[in-house]
Amino acid sequence: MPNQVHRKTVKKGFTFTLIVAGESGLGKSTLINSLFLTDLYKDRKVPNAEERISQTVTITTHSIGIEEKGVKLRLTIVDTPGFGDAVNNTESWKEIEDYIDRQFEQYFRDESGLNRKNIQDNRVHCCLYFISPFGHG
Ligand SMILES: Nc1nc2c(ncn2[C@@H]2O[C@H](COP(=O)(O)OP(=O)(O)OP(=O)(O)O)[C@@H](O)[C@H]2O)c(=O)[nH]1
Ligand SMILES: [Mg+2]
Repeated sequence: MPNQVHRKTVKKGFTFTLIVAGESGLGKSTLINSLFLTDLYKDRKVPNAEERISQTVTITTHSIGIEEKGVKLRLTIVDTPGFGDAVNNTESWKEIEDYIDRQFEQYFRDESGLNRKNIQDNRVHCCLYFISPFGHG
């Protein structure tokens, strides 16, 4: 049985979803870009102020398929707008919370549906929370 499950999962591939959150300007988008989405040091050039990653204003998702030694992984990265730039910042986290809840609801709906063969699993597995080094506690 374990072998069967193993074989089936390897064949189907894995999914992994990572979300980043935290105050604005801490380098969330930069980290994502350098970790996953760009070739680091490939004809490297130092960007000027305009070319730099601009502020993230909406939740954006990037999906990439990775295959290593026959094992497939669908990696999804969710970038979120940083906290602290709105006029009222008391509910900055709400949008992210809603996003995560929506993914669970979507999966639940798909799972209860008729065609359950090719469900896309976008549920968030992991959250990188950025903390400002010069914040207030
Ligand atoms: N010195 C230094 N600067 C960095 C580093 N990471 C990012 N930056 C700079 O910090 C600024 C903000 O980076 P972003 O990646 O846009 O920050 P963010 O957290 O995505 O910001 P929001 O989208 O507003 O939430 C940019 O000008 C980056 O070039 C780092 O490790 N060191
Ligand atoms: Mg950003």
